[in-house]
Amino acid sequence: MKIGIVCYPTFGGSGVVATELGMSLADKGYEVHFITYKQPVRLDLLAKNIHFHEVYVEEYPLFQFQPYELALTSKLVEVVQLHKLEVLHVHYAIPHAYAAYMAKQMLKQKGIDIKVVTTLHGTDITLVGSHPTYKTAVEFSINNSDVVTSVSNSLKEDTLRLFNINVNINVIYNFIDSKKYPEIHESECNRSALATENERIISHVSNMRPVKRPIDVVEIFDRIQKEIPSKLLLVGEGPEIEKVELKTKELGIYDKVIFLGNSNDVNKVLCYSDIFLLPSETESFGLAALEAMAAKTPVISTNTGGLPEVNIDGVTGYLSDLGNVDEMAKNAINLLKDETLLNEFKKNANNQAKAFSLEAILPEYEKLYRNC
Ligand code: GMT
Repeated sequence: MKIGIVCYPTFGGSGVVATELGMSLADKGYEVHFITYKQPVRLDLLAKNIHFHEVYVEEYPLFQFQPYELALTSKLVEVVQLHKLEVLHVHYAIPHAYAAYMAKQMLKQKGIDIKVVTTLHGTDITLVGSHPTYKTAVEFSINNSDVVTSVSNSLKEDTLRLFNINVNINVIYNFIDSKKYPEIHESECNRSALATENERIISHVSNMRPVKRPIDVVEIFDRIQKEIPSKLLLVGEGPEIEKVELKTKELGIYDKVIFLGNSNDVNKVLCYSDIFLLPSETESFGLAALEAMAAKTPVISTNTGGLPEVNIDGVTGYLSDLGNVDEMAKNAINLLKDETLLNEFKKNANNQAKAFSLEAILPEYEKLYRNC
């Protein structure tokens, strides 16, 4: 089968899921075409059955905003025709589902019936998509997709609550290629490069947007380091990063925080970690939490969105109300002080991650492609 994948090529979770999905499908013999404005960060272009088509946006002085949807739509029509694609799988509704709908209509006039699968990832529904500026077009493009999936039950409920939806939404969770993690954990993990023997390592990975509450991460870490010698590893770049740096200076803990920037080796970073922090305002699933758990790292998170579907309170980590940094710090400290409990949580986290394995989730997408 020939599948086109449209996604954001950046470090966000939706792009990561789309890229890992495409590469796994290619590995199984599907012909996979990525169509986006830049090569996705985790994409291995040299892998068999993988193709990449760049969307160029022509600049013109009249435009205050470049019409990306238009350029994407034209490219989709071109690639579907040229490579005889059968399915377009678009990740993140805005503007991808809308562009795919337009391409579908244009192709219909040429006698081509392309199926559109839309995967809802999170803020395309919760923070951005339901905003009055976008809502009408987002609702329309969801309702006019051939198949719709969401990455958690929570996101499905949010979608049904925020929009007038008249199609079925299939829940297909984020997944993890667990093969990548144990290997790193046992052989390549050189934690002494970052912390001394007696120090604990706390980590956080995100695109440092306000929704991820990275300032809460610093607040929680500050409370932890007052009781337990520790270092904070921050992976990712984004709009809040300067405020984060400033906060660590204000609190006098700048020397205990390691800023790693964007990384393609999140699994290598996570193998150092004793605890992962994810105090997000909203999180439709929390791929970062799943990646941490696959690397045997318990997660201290909020209880928002789909996080309770991934992180099990008192088993794989702890869940707290949004903004309750005192409780999150207390839970982390208790866990770090009790080696037996910490080891038990690490094992539980790793076991829970196995439920979201590539082997379990990939067939769910394949089934949808076959039946659409
Ligand atoms: O919705 C976003 O913030 C963007 C998206 C991304 O591209 O980073 O993240 C979402 O999709 C991930 C993959 O499905 C989920 O694991 C994240 O929980 C989700 N982020 C939010 O809901 C904030």
